[in-house]
Amino acid sequence: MKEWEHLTSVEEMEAATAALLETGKKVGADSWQQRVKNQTPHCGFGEAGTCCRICSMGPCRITPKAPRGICGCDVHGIVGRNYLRFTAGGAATHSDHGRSICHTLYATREGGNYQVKDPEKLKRIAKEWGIETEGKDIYDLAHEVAETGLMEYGKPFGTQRFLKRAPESRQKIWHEAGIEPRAIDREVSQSMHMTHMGCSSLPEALIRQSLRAGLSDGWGGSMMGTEFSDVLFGTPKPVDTEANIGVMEKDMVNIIVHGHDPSLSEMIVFYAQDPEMIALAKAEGAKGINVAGVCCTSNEVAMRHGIPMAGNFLQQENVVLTGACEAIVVDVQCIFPALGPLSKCFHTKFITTSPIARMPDSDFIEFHEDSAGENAKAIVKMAVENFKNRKAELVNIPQLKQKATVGYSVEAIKKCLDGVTNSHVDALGTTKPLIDCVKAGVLRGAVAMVGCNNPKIRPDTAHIELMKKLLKNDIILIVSGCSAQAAAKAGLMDKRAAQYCGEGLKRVCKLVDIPPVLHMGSCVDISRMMVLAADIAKDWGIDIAQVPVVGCAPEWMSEKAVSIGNYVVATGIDTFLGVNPYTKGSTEVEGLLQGSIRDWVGANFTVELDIEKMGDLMVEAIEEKRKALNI
Ligand code: MSK
Repeated sequence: MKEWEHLTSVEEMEAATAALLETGKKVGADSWQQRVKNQTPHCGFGEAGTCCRICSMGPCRITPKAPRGICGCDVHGIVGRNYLRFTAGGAATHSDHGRSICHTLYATREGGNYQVKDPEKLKRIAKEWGIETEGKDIYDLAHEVAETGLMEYGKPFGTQRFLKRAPESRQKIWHEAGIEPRAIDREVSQSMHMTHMGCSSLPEALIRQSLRAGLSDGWGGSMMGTEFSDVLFGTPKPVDTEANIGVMEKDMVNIIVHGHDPSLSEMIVFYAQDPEMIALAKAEGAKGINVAGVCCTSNEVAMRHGIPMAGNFLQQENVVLTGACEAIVVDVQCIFPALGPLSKCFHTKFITTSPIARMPDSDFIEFHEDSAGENAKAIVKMAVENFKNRKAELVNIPQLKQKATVGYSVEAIKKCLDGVTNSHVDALGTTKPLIDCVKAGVLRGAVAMVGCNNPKIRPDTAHIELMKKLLKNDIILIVSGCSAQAAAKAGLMDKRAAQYCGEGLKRVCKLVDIPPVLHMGSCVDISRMMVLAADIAKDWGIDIAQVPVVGCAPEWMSEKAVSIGNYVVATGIDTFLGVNPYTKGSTEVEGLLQGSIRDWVGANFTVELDIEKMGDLMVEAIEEKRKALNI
């Protein structure tokens, strides 16, 4: 059999997109492909991070003729401040998602819209936080834990509770580097304060705060978002699904859920299965209701219910262009405002639900925890009743889809490993069999691949090509976000993909019955990767920086990705970026990020735009770590 034969190639995906864009032309639709052309070339000052518009004396742009801004700030201060603001934007966004989940947990009640689906996990977290669980009603406990979680955002003293999950060596590193995050909102707020006109312009201080703000996200807001989503909706376990645009169904009402917060999508999934709604869909002439996802919402509902994944970030317009999308229902983050005008070219209802993401040309149905059932039912009904407005001549669903097994939470990974070794060291399992495989060299190490698509990179190519290369080198992939969907769309989460891996990884996949690329969830779920890395380090008796694992975001685009990068590096994991974070204008800032922060946290960034080279560098980095461990 030819190598990677069953995969869907990027060329096939591009051909499908081209066909959809033809439909778009017929109805006068705009597209991101066109807007990229309109925006090219990009502003050189913006790209280098050397434009400052923090006060109204400027904007100041740094050139050889004008080496300082009007206030006297040099290029390093300007680039550093811009970088910290970028990070703060990402940390605020992820953490506010986590805050919403805390509120949803606080709204749980017996028989209510939201209930506790994983009481054991809730009790584990309560114990970890020193909250008494004995004899408590599970909902009283949920409210107490939620309130304690909410206090993590604004408490006046102390540091983030989840930091204690890291090995002691890592906690010490954070303490000594002065980057232990305190209250989450405080780190975001301090970042804005530090970058205000007339405050910090010292690159070292700005980058230190970037790491701390990032950590408040990864080991604070995001971690609570992930953990409490599991308590509310169930901790993911392996489940089969399908991925790519072909998951949309011609004869069914198609509802696309897009965004991030599972509080909305869980309810939509529930009501789409309501017999009353299905009967209504049939009465409207459809065979039923099909829910599919885009972006991280897709990861959330795929991991817990096997809901198919229609596409990642740069495919969000494609679902509307099929002409078969009755409603695209969004909450927060990564939603193109373009979906409004685009939907108007078709019969599609573009339904916004959050006061945080209001957009023109949308139907706004505000989603509240206490009326979530009613809101979700109204949205599903609106979509069903829209089926009759479809224009048959515009319907084209490219027949591209792949099978995928998703849902590898840390708990699920340990359970899979336990199933093979029967180790049952404790109720929660252990990473020891995995460590043994790495020590023996059967697996060389792991890459945590995450992040978005970015038109600066041919969509999905970097994700897919890097994954193929790493798998050949017996390096297992843990993935999340739009990177996960790239893998699923290509077919790399089909267990059959193991046959093309290196001999060691192939054996592990067969024995443990897993695909070689493990889907760990959405972008807040990168916190799962942090917990996994911490558990491995603790089980091994080493620091995280010594574990043969690296991080990679080859097609990243959002502020959240920069925040993630900061906390992954601060956790001790070398991180490879395929897009420059607007820092190339400052040798000092680049020198810190890509060099000397290693002295603080044992890891740093590599920015490499050549994907082939980046793959080699990651393999090298893993081999170096092995060598240092004498394995
Ligand atoms: S959705 S942040 S494009 S991964 Fe989380 Fe995808 Fe990046 Fe958004």
